[in-house]
Amino acid sequence: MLKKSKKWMLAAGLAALMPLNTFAADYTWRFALEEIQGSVQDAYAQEFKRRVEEGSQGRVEVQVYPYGALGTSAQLTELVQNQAIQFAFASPGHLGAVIPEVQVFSLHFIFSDNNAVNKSVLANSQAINQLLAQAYAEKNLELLSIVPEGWMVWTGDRALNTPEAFKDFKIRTMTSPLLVEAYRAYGANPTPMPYSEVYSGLQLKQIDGQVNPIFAIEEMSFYEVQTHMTFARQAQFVTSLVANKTFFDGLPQDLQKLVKQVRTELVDHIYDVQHDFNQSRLQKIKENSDIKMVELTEAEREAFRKASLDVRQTYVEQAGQRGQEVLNTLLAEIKAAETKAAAR
Ligand code: 6CS
Repeated sequence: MLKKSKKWMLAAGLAALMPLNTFAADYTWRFALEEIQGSVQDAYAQEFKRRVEEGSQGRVEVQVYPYGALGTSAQLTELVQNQAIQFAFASPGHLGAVIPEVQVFSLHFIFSDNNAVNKSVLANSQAINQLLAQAYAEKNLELLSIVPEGWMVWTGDRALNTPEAFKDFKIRTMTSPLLVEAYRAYGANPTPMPYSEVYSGLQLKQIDGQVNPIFAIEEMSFYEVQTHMTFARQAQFVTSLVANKTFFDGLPQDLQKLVKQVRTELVDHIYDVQHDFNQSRLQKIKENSDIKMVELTEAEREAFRKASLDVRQTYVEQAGQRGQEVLNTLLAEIKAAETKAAAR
């Protein structure tokens, strides 16, 4: 028989060896992604999980659900709104049916060619932090961050270096209504569909092409069933990090503060991640295929820019007065940031 003091020492030793996570956390937060494991969103969520779990000293456990586990982008947004999950990424490319104002990010030739300018505008924008955040709040969503994931690149069965090349081109778009107008402006035949259906759509030639950042074109294998990648820098892919607003407002102050601190810390981190992923995966695509790379000249880009301008009016028709304000404010912020960057 062990003496009482020895028994106690044995119990204390065993407890010290037990990893912290064998104790139940006070909170379990479910965080759903619109992208697969290994993606930019996954890199964000894994780092978010690490920092939140560490920062809360084990009070919070974050469970990450990659794309495919819970549903399409539209379904994930509904799950957050119903508080079946607490956090998700909600890309403006799909969220436009719920929040028309967010489609400002679906407009072409809005962003600066200088990506560092875009990064700083997205992190500090009044258009986002006030006007858009209010539009999200009205849908019971807390807008925590707008996260850039890289330039959108067209892939297709042809080079797309003029608007004429888009004539009758069946391009898959995300499901926000304004995206259909953005591609109709080039004479294309846009076909909205969920992300999960794009590869088979291309393979079966139900669509001729699609548009996404490089890292996604690689990890979703789209490049395997396409002959050309066209680089026009017409738009950035951005997503939004959202939480259920009722849940977020009900959290203790210290946990709200921790989430806000982590999302601020992750601005630099995720910018570097997307930059690295987009560069390294371009290399991978080049090594693994003979897909042709088409880089537009400034004159070619200008033809697209001109053709895209009327879509801004359509945006205002869909997004109303607040949408107009979001657009004007964002354009002014980008211009001011460009002027500041040029003066450095
Ligand atoms: O094209 C889409 O639908 C998706 N693209 C990316 C890069 N992320 C999520 C989004 O749903």
